[in-house]
Amino acid sequence: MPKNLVQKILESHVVSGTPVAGEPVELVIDQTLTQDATGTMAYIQLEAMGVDQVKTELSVSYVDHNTLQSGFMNADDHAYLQSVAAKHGVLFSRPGNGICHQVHLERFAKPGRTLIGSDSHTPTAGAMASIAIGAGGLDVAKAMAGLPYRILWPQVVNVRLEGALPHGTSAKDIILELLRRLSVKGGVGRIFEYSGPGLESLSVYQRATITNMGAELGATTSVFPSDDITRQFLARQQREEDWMPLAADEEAVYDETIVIDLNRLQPLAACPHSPDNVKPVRELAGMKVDQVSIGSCTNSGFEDLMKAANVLEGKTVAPGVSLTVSPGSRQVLTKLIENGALATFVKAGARILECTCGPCIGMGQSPKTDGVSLRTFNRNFYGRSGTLSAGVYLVSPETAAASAVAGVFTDPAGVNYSDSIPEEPVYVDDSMICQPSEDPASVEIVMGPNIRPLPENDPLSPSLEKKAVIKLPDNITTDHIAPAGAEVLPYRSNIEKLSTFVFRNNKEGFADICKEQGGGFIVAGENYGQGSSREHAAMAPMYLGIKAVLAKSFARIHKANLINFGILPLTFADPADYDDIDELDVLVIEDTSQAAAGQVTVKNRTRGTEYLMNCEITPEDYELLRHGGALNYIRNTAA
Ligand code: MIC
Ligand code: SF4
Repeated sequence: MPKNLVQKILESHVVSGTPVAGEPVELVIDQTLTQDATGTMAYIQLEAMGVDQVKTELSVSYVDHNTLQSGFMNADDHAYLQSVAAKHGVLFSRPGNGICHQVHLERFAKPGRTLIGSDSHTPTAGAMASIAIGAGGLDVAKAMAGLPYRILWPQVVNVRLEGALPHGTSAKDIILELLRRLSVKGGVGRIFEYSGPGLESLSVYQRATITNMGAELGATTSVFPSDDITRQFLARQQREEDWMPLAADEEAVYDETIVIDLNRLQPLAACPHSPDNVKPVRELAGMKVDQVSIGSCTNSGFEDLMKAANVLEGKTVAPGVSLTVSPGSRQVLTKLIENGALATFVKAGARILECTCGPCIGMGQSPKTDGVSLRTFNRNFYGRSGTLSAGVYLVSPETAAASAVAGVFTDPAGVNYSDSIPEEPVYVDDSMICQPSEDPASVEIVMGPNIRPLPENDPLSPSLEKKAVIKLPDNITTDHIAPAGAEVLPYRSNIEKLSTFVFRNNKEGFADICKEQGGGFIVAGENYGQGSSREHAAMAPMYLGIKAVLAKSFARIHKANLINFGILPLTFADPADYDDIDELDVLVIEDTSQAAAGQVTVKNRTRGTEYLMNCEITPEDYELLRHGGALNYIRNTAA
């Protein structure tokens, strides 16, 4: 029977379960990655599991998110991460070496392998024909401990790319077009597999822009075949031996096929405050721009920056615009230094930032009040930039650079610049990647005072009576739940402190309300918890006593995180019941063990009504919930 690419890779990694869409399967995980904003918690959990040396083929710990170091907190995390990596057999990519997804793509991703990472943009490595999935830190820790990773067998969508990209457009416009068509929840439960003649004009970096931002569709992951373009990329990385050809069989069957005619694509922008709020750039042309930021794991490869340099060549950034450039890796930065493109940026007036996430996660460069910021990033969620009143637009490097010069939103299709870029040089230098210690027993774990013990949770009580402490609309992101930004990120290893920021942009004093009410339930609309993989968005509410989330639907990673931290994920059997609940209504679950059978009755004592809630979990999930979360479960069952 002919197989698609996803079937080929997944089937060679399945350890249990039936490969039928929607059914749980367990996968062997070959590689893991973590980054510093989620890594500390992941490794604390790994240590709590009593794991001595990681069991994966390769595990890498990156430092790329929290590098501002205003205060000792981030540096404490870095020191902990470096020591724990050395002790437990993990490679450590030092701060300055680059953004995890970019470095992983360049140095480690391999065709046909599985990778999970404690960051939602882990699917970037799908550009290298890996099945690469974002997960909570605890699930990554479990994979490092050699345990399989559970997903629901996905539907596979074939995205067939016809034609070739016209002047002014790039890979960013392909993924924005998909977001326009499918929305931020259009990918839930699905893997997107790319095919067609359009692949020939897409380099690995461009493919990576697409797989990276597939996360914004809510997809499990996205994947490209491994072809000659992949081989050439690996040859430039001096690891051609990692290449193998990998593609779908002819006649392979898909659950759905979507065709995109690249010839007809035009430059697009995702408008505030959602990556699927997509409009053609020409409709926005002329709007005054205050800030332009080029970088992030979506668009900071060699080609992205060379295209932007082509547009900026010999020009100066408009007087009202601040332009920042953050290369994705030290490797890319070095190439730009050597071929002179960095000078082009500096001469144009760009402000050069570190090879890190930087403004993408609100670590500096917040726009001015009511500012218009064009970013080549992947997320423009409300508040993420650090300025609540700012409007963030997600665009390609070409649109970004053209608009920076003009000072207004500019369609690059109408701008004269060269589409050709110099051949990418070969430059490999892994000296900023530390190997694990050869004498692990001698390595002392360094734990600064900001790294606090993991918060504990009680086992699930047989019945629950709590107030609806907050009622939220559709598409609440983890940036709403556990906000991003320079003020909050230093406390990723200190949940007590972090919990004081929960929902701060939705409801002032949320943490105090939870304290006064003795915890509570969260009520939400569709796609609750979209965006980041940060398990802090489950851990901090758990710390505040949240026992259940009643939503119309959940984003995949967040639902797994809720279960891992012992919070019941319940969905309305009748979505109209959502309208019946008001904040501070008293909600009662008389028998929480109903969750095991898939449906729970919730009584609204304030209104005298009741709702049937679905609890779509596996028996294994129920065990985690019953123990009050995965760590309790691991501790209790190990004992
Ligand atoms: C993001 O882009 O939102 C982040 C910051 O990279 C997160 C991880 C985190 O919150 O630490 C993600 O994508 O998972
Ligand atoms: Fe970093 Fe932004 Fe990529 Fe997240 S999306 S990993 S914050 S660059």
